[in-house]
Amino acid sequence: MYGLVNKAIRDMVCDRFGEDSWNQIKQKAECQVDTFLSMEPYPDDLTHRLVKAASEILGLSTAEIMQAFGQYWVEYTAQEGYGELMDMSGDTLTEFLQNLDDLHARVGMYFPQLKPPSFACTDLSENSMNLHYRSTRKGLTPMVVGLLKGLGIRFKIIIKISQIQSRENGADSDVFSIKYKSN
Ligand code: 1DX
Repeated sequence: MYGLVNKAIRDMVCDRFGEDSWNQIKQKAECQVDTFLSMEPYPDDLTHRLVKAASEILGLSTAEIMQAFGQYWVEYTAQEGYGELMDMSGDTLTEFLQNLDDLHARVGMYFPQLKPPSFACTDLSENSMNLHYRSTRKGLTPMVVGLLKGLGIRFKIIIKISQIQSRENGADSDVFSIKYKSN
């Protein structure tokens, strides 16, 4: 994944737990990189090692860390140079999720090693929808829950998420049932 992801993990850990914790995590993950370059690709394995080490050092599950990270990512990217990209993608949750594949296509034009996930909205009604998430990667589903919570904060809505289909159980995509109302 692009270094922006690892850099965001670093910044989240440093913000919330301090730099000492981060240094322990880096060491445990056997991470040789000192400063991540946002626009350079790094092996996915490195990101997974960082999350696993963070879980051990901070005493949280990997799912908890990935969920917290997903939520952090929405605000982080909006502040770290991608605010316009985020603003362009919609003023409501539904609009934003329907435009996410286009957002990734745009990023992918500049960064061809991006492996974008795909999101599709179905069963749309006034206050609910089903969200289908597909990815070339495995194990990132807890992050998607956090991303949705981050979007809930961004769009000032109360959002309830439950997973109704899982790739782990042989389905071809993860599906979330989302219910929301204005705050
Ligand atoms: F609900 O499943 C809200 O490296 C959402 O594979 C979901 O393959 C917002 F310059 C610049 C760059 C860089 C900008 F190249 C990424 F470095 C992307 C900014 C998306 C904002 C996807 C990150 C692929 C890296 C799913 C989890 C991964 C998507 C991560 C969240 C808005 C982003 O993001 C999976 C990669 C950006 C950039 C956004 C993602 C890769 C998302 C969301 N993805 C890199």
